[in-house]
Amino acid sequence: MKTRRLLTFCLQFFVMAFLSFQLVSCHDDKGPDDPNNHNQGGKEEPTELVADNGTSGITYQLLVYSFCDSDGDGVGDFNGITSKLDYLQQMGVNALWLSPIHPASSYHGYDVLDYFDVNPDYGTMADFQNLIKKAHEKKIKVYIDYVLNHTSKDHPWFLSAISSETSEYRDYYILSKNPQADIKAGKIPMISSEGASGYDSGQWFSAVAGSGNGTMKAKFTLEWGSSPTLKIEKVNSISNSGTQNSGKYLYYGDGKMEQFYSNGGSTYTLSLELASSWGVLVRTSTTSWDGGTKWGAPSGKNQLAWGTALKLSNTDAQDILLPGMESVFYHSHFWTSYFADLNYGAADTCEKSGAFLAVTDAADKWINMGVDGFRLDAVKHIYHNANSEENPTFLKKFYDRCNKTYKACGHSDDIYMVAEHFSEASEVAHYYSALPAYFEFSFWWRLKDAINQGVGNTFANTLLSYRTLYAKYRPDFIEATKLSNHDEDRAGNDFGKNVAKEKLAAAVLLTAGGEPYVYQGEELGYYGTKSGGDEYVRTPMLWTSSVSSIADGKLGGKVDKGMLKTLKSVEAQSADETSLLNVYRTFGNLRATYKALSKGSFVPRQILNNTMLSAWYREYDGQKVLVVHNFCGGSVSASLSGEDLSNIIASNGEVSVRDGKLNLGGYGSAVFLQK
Ligand SMILES: [Ca+2]
Ligand SMILES: [Ca+2]
Repeated sequence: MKTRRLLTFCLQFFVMAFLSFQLVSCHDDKGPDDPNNHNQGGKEEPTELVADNGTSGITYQLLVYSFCDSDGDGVGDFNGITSKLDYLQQMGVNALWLSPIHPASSYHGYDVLDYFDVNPDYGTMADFQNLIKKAHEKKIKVYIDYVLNHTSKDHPWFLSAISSETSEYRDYYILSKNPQADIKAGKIPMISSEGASGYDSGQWFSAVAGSGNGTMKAKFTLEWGSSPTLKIEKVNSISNSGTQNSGKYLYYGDGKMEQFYSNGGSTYTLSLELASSWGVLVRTSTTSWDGGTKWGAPSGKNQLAWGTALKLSNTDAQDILLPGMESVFYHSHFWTSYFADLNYGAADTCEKSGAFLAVTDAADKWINMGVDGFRLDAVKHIYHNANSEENPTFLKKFYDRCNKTYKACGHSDDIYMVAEHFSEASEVAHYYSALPAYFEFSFWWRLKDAINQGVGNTFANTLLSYRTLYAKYRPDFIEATKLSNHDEDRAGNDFGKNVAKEKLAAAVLLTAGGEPYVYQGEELGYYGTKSGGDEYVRTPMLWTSSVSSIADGKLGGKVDKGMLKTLKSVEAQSADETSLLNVYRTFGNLRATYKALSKGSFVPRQILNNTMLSAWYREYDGQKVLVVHNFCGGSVSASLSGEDLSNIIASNGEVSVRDGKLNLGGYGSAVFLQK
């Protein structure tokens, strides 16, 4: 028997005040734990619906360093997050994705120094454990970011690996003395080919190992023509001629440098006795490294040989290795010398590699501590060829290995894992054979275009096509839908700072299929672009109207404080029923209340002769809702014959129903419970 379900919210004391949507039958305020709430004497009472954030499937993406600072040192921390769990629960949040928590070289944490520890800037291990405990008490899961493609170049594994060919960590990294030849010869299992030409010199960086600490006497000759070169020759004694006024310096480390002598024309020479553990550079300034003043070697061609001139570069100025120095190149997919890609060997046998054993060993620690899942970074770049089956093979092994530990902890469900594959759905789909969830970038790219074009009628079918694609590889696929994230320009910019569009996007995100992610600050209407640095899309939360108390200590001043006006604050938007934040709360709680929205099927509902509206059904276990969104700025009327429009369970903007005809205001949304 289908029971008419009544909606009762028993959320925190003030949530009721936030609900801007029309509660249809708000018949009492009793929750499931209310002793007066039980059925008495077998008398049938209506099944009550209660918002339960534990079922919403909504994950909140937060940046540990800029979310909430509990101790006033300017850096966000674990205790700050713990203090804001109520805030997250009020939005119906079921899980947190924390930016990398490990010690790292950069502020963002994506260059890990120790997978086994927490970054002391964020608090202690006990603080982190307390966060997990308190989150679980509120039915909020904790997912941590896990970087499997690379470590920091300062990771002790890497420093050991490059120090000696006999290091136990030597195989943890992709090292080669001649990358181009080794790739061609098939000697680097993770890179079957590289780029169109088979080799990308920009992804290889030199590391100096072992020798090179001895003192040598040498004469350097600098030919400063249109294409400067440097030559080194052995000398028995040091003698210089000419005038030491060239304005060009040989730099050999730790502040040590000496000026070249002018020998007429464009030739400069310098004889000296030197020792360097890493090599040399040529500088044209004694005080700055900026503006092309640093001259080194082009990537991959930085070995100085006796008597042979080496071409210099001031755009890709790598350290110049002195003769006799052992040089080895390491692979760094992201074209930065600060990362070093991990080596898991051939995908088929990756689980036997030292790096795999090490990163899974660390993962075990976090699973045993109570972490509920991982967000895996940059998975299409772990193995070099994104379209091959190597990465899915690797990821499946990683997943199975972690799931085994998770099960051993007594869990009956499977561990959660979501991965970043920054591509269209068509390229992501085959990766579903490995993991349960991937971010659906295509969702966001299509949504912003559709809203900006005011065209809604194809959106639902597009989403359905993605789902059909994923299902080929995994029947229980999870689309991790999202708007913008920490690597993209803010949604606020994509919508021209139009809050009505942002509200619509939020309502779409929280009523569509999949399991949505809400990125820190999106709920406040933050804007910012990457053009001035990624920091500008990672703005700290403004909890009150006080900009001076934000967690901006890690962002090096790259915070648009002009954007952080009072109206962007949590405090102000909580008090404003019409705020963007309250749209997130309304639809977040709706998703936490109706399993049709959190777990239901997704079936587009075509509306004839109308290009502006987007509509779909969600249905689960006999509960069915009809969702309608208006993607354009003007009001739209539509006849929805056969639909029950009498029970509006949530709306945003103007909504009215007359004679079976729905009228939705510009960028408006409405959700109807079906009989
Ligand atoms: Ca702090
Ligand atoms: Ca890689």
